[in-house]
Amino acid sequence: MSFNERTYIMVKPDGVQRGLVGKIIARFEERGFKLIALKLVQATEEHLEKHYADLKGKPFFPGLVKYMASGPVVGMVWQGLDAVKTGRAMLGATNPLASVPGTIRGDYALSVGRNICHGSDAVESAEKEIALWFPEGVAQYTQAQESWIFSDN
Ligand code: IDP
Ligand code: MG
Repeated sequence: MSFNERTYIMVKPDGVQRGLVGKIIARFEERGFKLIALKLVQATEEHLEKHYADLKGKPFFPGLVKYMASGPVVGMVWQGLDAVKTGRAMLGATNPLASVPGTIRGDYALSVGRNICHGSDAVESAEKEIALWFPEGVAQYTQAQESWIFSDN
């Protein structure tokens, strides 16, 4: 956990199609995280196989890659205190039926195969995913509101 922790959050093709991009961005902004990278991209199956390399042996893997390549996604990097774990908590459980109301999946999704968003599951995977989706790098800037979100004590 660190003040400058970064996580990779992605609105999946169903989230983009359903017009949920703004709502998902707003949740991270309102929580106090800082947006340091953002893009809409139509990913190739090859790129998505790299992103989901850990799941290669799973029976749902081919369907997952097709789903993720079925339309553009919005990839972003959010930075702030405990961003990885907090991002996962904001997303909800992998299966939306198990996601509590108030989470993104718990408010907007019903099925595990259409769960509208991705979030890194560990600091190490976040750094790998950021490098994969943003090889050009991310922004670095100071936000005027930082002292109103964090305290020294
Ligand atoms: P996560 O997205 O919550 O980290 P992972 O286990 O990493 O969950 O799985 C990646 C994605 O694969 C899930 O978000 C979901 O879209 C899909 N997925 C996971 N399990 C299943 C399944 O049992 N059936 C269909 N799709 C699945
Ligand atoms: Mg995962």
